[in-house]
Amino acid sequence: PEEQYLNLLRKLISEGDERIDRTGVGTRAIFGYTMRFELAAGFPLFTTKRIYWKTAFKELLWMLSGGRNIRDLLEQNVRIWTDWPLQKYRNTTGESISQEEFERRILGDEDFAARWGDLGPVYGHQWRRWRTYEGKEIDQVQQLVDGLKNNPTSRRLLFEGWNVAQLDEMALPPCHKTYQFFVCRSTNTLSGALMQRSADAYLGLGWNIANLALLTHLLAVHCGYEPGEIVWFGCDVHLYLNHIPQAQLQIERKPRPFPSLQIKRKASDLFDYRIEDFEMQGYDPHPHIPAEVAV
Ligand code: THF
Repeated sequence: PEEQYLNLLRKLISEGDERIDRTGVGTRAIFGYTMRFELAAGFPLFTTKRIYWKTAFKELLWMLSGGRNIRDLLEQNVRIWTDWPLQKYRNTTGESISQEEFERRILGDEDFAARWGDLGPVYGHQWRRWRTYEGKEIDQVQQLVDGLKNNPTSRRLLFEGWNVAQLDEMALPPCHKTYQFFVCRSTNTLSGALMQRSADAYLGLGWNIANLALLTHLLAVHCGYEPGEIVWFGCDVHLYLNHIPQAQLQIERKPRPFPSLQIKRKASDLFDYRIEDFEMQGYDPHPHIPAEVAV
């Protein structure tokens, strides 16, 4: 199954359309790619390069909590979202502050964090507090849970991050934008799909897949189903030009068996999980290969 991912990297290297992207780094891009993973066959955490699954899971739990400030992440030593507020701070103030100093100030100064750590109405905000024109808030994830329990054959079991009216307030418009779920009656399984408008194939994609799989597991546990399949749809799927050497190294490696996810404690509801509740059994990946994120 991980071959689907390695084949994607190969395709991007050989057939990707080369262009200068928003970040100025440059990518090779293709349009439209699908991957499927059967969750009963193991947790789809790629093995041809170590993926820091705890960091990824902390990111998903933060989104499920409705979070939108990087302070919540930094408190758990998750630094993957710092680059965007940091860039804004530098551009606005002209100060050449280091990432470490910026993060120290976010953690140590509540007012500074409120002013500079906020990413705007990004994922978590839209998932849990989508604002209506009348000023009410809609909890899309809670509505999804209710739908999965009470109306499992519905074709509207989805939630959406792409709030058109607020895109310009977001530090970054959502990449993984639409999640949809499907209950199979005959097997009593829950499957999850993600439509991703923009996918960083080398750096972020393994994290996005792991988080889709975790979310599907958690929804299954809380709504009374077994985990089914995950289906990932990427639209603009790209490999940054400065990741090509790392990708070339990775595609030479042989995939190992997927690990299995252990949920050690069943929380009272979907929004009550902590990272200590999860264990990954049998994860034996090839070594990590570092790469720079494009901002
Ligand atoms: N922007 C870009 N250019 N790529 C992305 O993958 C991406 N995201 C999120 C938002 N914008 C993006 C941020 N998610 C890493 C992982 C996920 C990210 C951003 C960065 C990263 O650097 N991972 C390193 C290790 C990081 C660490 O040490 O913890 C890695 O090697 O995996 C995709 O959703």
